[in-house]
Amino acid sequence: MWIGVVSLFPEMMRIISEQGVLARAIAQGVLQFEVQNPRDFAEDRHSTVDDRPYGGGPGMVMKVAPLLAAIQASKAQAPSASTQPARVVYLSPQGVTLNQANVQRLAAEPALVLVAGRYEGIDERLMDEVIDEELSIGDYVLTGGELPVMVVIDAVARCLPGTLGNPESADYESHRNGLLDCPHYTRPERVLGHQVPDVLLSGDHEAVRRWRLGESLRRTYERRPDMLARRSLSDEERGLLREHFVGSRLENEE
Ligand code: 4G0
Repeated sequence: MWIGVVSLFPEMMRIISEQGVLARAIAQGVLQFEVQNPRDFAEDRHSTVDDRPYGGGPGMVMKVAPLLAAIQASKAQAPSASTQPARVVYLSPQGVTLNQANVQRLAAEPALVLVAGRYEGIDERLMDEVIDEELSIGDYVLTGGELPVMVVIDAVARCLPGTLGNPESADYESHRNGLLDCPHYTRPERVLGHQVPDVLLSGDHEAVRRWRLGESLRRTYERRPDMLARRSLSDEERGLLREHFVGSRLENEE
């Protein structure tokens, strides 16, 4: 997959190609990414990339011409440009909140251009004409869209076949199946006065699977009832929830 980034701080993206799992994905050719800086497309002596908002008020808006040129240059770099234009995604606090389903949908695209906003954001006409989708990584405001862009790249890249060593890891866990992950334990058997749950030492794979599913359900019920409300439960899941954790309540509701 190819990802283009449009950012006034291209150096911030270096961490992606230099550290950890993403660096390896790039080295292996699973992920390619290229950055364009609107400042390189500024026409004036000072390389101006911001401008005052019409109507007045505090804060600046990203200057249209350099940003538009950088987005177009990025789209032109996409290997798939001739057959299918890259999907252009803008990260802002006004976007639709990112979730694992969005991430998986983006990971199925051949090419993405991720636009990192600065200041008070971008001109609305660019939004209408060149931005395909506006996403937010959560309900808080940052000084720029660079960290959100990196969040999207990380989340998308780990969905690509070949990024994670173990091919199961990406699907297995949390959120993919609409539940929070179960607790994990590693050696030694006793830490800080606490023993590893017996079932995990039993060698009974079926019992381990059921325990993990039950713990996932319990956690999701306790911490993210909204996730549980959106998801249908299998007979086994319904049984586990009732049996171990919330028996009387669920039954009363039925
Ligand atoms: C656009 C994204 C971009 C508008 C970007 C700020 C948080 C997120 C930016 C603004 C960002 C997020 C209106 C301040 C850059 N902060 N939650 N900052 N305004 O995804």
